[in-house]
Amino acid sequence: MASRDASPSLVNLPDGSSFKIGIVVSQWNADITDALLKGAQDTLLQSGVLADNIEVLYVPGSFELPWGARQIMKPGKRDAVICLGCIIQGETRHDEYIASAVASGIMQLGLMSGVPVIFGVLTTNTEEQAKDRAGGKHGNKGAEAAAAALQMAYVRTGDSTTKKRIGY
Ligand code: DLZ
Repeated sequence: MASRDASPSLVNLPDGSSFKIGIVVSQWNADITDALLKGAQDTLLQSGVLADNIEVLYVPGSFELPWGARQIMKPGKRDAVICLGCIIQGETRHDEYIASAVASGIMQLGLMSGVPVIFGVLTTNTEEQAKDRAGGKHGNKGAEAAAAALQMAYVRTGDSTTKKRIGY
């Protein structure tokens, strides 16, 4: 089983003062996603991202997150986009279809656009498990998503590999 140490570090994050970050938030299970949003915003602000450079867009449910991410990233306007949602297992397999579609949509959008799109979607069996990951005993996955966004924005905009000489 993975330990908490497996999560990305929330310290020594890149300076975010030049970054523009979009956050798309699903309103399904809103008490959880609000907590994820707070964790993400706090991490971005603590890393120097200007409040004016954080745009938040709400969508009805997690299924709509990829569409929202595409909408908010507008060419050249975002260094990274964070998708926050909470999918809790129900009586049917609905949750599996939503989670699978969202993960696939977010990955495709990131690859096709070149803008990092971060998967900050909880997929839990119970509401308690979700609370544990939204500021509870397992930390705040919104904060971790923000950390991933900062790291990816840094890699993208300060990509040291592009400065390396290629060839002889
Ligand atoms: C319909 C639905 C269900 C059953 N469960 C969740 C959930 O646990 N988490 C979530 O974010 N959204 C859920 N939704 C809503 C879908 O994501 C979507 O908004 C609707 O199917 C409309 O496309």
